[in-house]
Amino acid sequence: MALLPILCYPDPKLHKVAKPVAEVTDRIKTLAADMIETMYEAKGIGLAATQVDVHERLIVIDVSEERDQAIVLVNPELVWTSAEKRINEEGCLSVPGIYDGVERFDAVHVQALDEHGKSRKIEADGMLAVCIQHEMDHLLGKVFVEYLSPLKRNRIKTKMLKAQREERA
Ligand code: K1U
Ligand code: ZN
Repeated sequence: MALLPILCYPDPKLHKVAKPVAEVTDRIKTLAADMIETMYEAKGIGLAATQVDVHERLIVIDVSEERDQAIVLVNPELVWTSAEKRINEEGCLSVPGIYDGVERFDAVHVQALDEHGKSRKIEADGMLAVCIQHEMDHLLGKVFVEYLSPLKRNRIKTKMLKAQREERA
């Protein structure tokens, strides 16, 4: 297994729209395993392939306390969303150190393939529902800061670019 580099906002590659996975091959299984390892190492609860510069519809999530219940979702599609929405505090491994409130559906049902290519449906609420929506946005090239005001977003962009310049120096 391997740790993968995570793209940092405002990298334009984070805005690419991912293509469907044609078939769950060994390459996809290895990518999913590497993404899970990368997510655990970065202390995240989710990761989208877009964030590791692979523009295919694949996400991994683990919201368990024990960090031993990783879920792999290939070609995820929302098939139901609740009428209710709420604002949740979100963070993003591609925007380190930034947390803010984003409105999401309270509950969602997702149809996807697992890491074996088997069809599965997940009925999610709470943190799992929030994380699924956040990761599926990544596959559409959307980063959570795009829900914030232009003023906040520009401040975040400036802060990230400064941090990246200082890291390189
Ligand atoms: O997509 C990512 O960058 C991963 C992201 C997932 C996520 C966290 C919080 C709400 C929605 C989606 C993270 O794991 S950020 C780091 C983190 O562990 C965390 C941050 C805030 C709340 C809970 C967890
Ligand atoms: Zn994110």
